[in-house]
Amino acid sequence: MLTIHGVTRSRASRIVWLCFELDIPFRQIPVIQAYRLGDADAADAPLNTRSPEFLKLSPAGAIPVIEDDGLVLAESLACTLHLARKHDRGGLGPADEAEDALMTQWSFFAATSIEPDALTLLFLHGSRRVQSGEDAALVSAAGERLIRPMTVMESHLAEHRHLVGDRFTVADLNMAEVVRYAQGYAPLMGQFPAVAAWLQACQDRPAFRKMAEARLAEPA
Ligand SMILES: N[C@@H](CCC(=O)N[C@@H](CS)C(=O)NCC(=O)O)C(=O)O
Repeated sequence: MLTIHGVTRSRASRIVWLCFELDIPFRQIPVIQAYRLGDADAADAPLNTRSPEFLKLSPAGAIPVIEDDGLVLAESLACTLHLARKHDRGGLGPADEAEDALMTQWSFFAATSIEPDALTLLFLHGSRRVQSGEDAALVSAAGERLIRPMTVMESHLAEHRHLVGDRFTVADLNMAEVVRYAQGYAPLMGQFPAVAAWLQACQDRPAFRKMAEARLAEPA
């Protein structure tokens, strides 16, 4: 059976969402981020990204990691692409090489052109941290940098309901999970109505809701 290492309050959410979409059975080992613990090295600390046992599986010390029929795979977006290709060709996964290439393209675009700045918005904007003037400047700069990639998304989604193949695919799932980090930042999202509508449609899917419930059920 597929094993997912990582709590759902992490990028493991992407894999959990995909498994719920496709009814892929899995077991989950709740490895938690070391930075969320007071003392990750304490003898009684829960299994975490610095635990020697986990580092044997993931030298990078990052969740998620999956084990799938002997394959050990890190990088959340590589994991979802792999599982979609394996379990649902022509559905969530690619029907052919061209779709495969486009799903890879959008996933890399999410990870490289959107995720870093979207994470800045998630961590510095809103309630997670009291905003200093310096934080506000970082948030504003991240929001400005996101205008260009979000404009690319907006142009595409104004013409198409989905990123690839006119159906919901792993490309939408991967991108939606990254854009979610910026979702609470109205000065940005307000400029991109087609992106906001597409994101809402992705999040209205029962499998997303089930994943979101699983996240909420975990300690904050
Ligand atoms: N690019 C990687 C990033 C993995 C990553 O940074 N994961 C975070 C949690 S979402 C982590 O494990 N951090 C561990 C730590 O900082 O202790 C992916 O998409 O899987």
